[in-house]
Amino acid sequence: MAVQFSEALKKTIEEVSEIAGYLWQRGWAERNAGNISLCLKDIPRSDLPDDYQPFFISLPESFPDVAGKCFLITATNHRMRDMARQPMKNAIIIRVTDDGNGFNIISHYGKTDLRPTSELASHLAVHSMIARRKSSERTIIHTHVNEIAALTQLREFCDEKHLNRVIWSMHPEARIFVPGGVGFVPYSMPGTTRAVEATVRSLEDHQVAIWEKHGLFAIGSNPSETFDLIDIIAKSASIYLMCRSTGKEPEGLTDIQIDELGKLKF
Ligand code: 2HA
Ligand code: ZN
Repeated sequence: MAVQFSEALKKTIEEVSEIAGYLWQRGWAERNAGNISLCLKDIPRSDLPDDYQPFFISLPESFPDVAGKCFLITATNHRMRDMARQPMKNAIIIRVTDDGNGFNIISHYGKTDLRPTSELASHLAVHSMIARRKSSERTIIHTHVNEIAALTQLREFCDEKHLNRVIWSMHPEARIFVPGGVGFVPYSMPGTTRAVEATVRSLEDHQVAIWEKHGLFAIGSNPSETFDLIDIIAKSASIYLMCRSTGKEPEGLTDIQIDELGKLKF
């Protein structure tokens, strides 16, 4: 028997699965690539079954800043394309314990073989940073955007300034809708402390951290807005690569044009 979720939680799960489908359709989520997490508003006890047995897993390090918080998070070794169709067979809801040293699986009555993504430490570290600064982002999406993986195979784009210049100058909307630009995280083994720390540092100043030769990690207030950010960045990178495939260097918007777009108010 499945756990009965509130209507609000059901809608949230639907929204995440819709976005998971887009990641797959865009070709950014091969095999089990990518992961999504969402910090849930407190789950009322009434949303949990009376007899639920929260399954406990300890964390290799403590995350006190997200103690007591609940997250919907994609499961390790599961596919985004399956998440799109059957979200709760491919994601779990966890609650970080009150001491931050572990978490309980609170979906599936705690009875499931599903385990959180291999990038759990990156997700919890970024949610912790967001909690410390009390900003409104609740969603994290990691995905393998082809255009970004391709661009960062070229040494000249493994540079924050150069990357932002390309992203902002290839399409007017990019300057408007990615106002903080992107951060750049040099390649390191995914999931390692080094990668996690560099990602958190990068997301302190940007909504998107580009992962060299891998993809990106983006934060936003909800799944749709987070996807929009990624979509716009991918568009700019793709226009750049299309132009370059003609053998020519694109002209791009000028600094003045980019500044002018930066001053637009909505
Ligand atoms: O979830 O994409 O970087 C699998 C990955 C790890
Ligand atoms: Zn990845």
